[in-house]
Amino acid sequence: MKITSAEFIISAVGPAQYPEDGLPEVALAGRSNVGKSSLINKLIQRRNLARTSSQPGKTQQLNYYRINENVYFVDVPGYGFAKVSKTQREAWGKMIEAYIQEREPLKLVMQVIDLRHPPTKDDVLMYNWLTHYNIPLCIVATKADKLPKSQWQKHLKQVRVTLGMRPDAPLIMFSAETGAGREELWEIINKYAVQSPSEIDEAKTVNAGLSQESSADELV
Ligand SMILES: Nc1nc2c(ncn2[C@@H]2O[C@H](COP(=O)(O)OP(=O)(O)OP(=O)(O)O)[C@@H](O)[C@H]2O)c(=O)[nH]1
Ligand SMILES: [Mg+2]
Repeated sequence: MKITSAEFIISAVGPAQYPEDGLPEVALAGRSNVGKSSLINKLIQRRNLARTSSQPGKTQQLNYYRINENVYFVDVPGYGFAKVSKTQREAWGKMIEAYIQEREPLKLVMQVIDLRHPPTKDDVLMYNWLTHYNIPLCIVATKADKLPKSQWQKHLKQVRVTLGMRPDAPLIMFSAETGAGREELWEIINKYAVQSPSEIDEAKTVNAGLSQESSADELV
């Protein structure tokens, strides 16, 4: 995937600050410190556009990045950080819940987990919760470079079993260090969330046709 532009747009604390141009959004969810920001940087081939943190649990905003003028990556604050207070955790939960449930431009969620370890209790809770919503979901198992190649399959299987994933549910192995999985992930992003300008026009035409038909049907 060729990246022609990548820019930080806003750290949004609530819906009033979310972009209003209607471009599709891809959200990254995952445990604090798992590697979400590093994954974004690798996908867009920028060393440090998405801030990688030395202070896990600090980010409490949705960080919006606009890529190639046609999709937003939304870096969601990590969950499962022990030192966060109960009040902060509740505020986090409300914000994320509202975003996932109500955000119309959200087209794909990538839940990032650590390939080296079985998914945590929080990972399982998040997965179960996300699968309840009708949003395409892809699990990305990152930090693959930290395991010998001979163990990859065994660990991928552990991820599937622990999360209770269906055999055909998308699971991609990734490394922000080596770039493994980058093209595969872009294929999924393109499938669910990226439209070329001509496709956008086409979709508008098709939708216009559909709405005319359905209103005509209602008259019959
Ligand atoms: N070896 C290796 N290290 C990684 C990889 N991905 C992330 N890291 C390291 O893991 C640490 C955390 O990465 P971040 O990208 O900041 O994690 P995050 O999920 O954005 O963290 P929060 O924003 O706190 O939720 C950093 O030290 C990264 O360099 C990877 O694929 N391989
Ligand atoms: Mg981060």
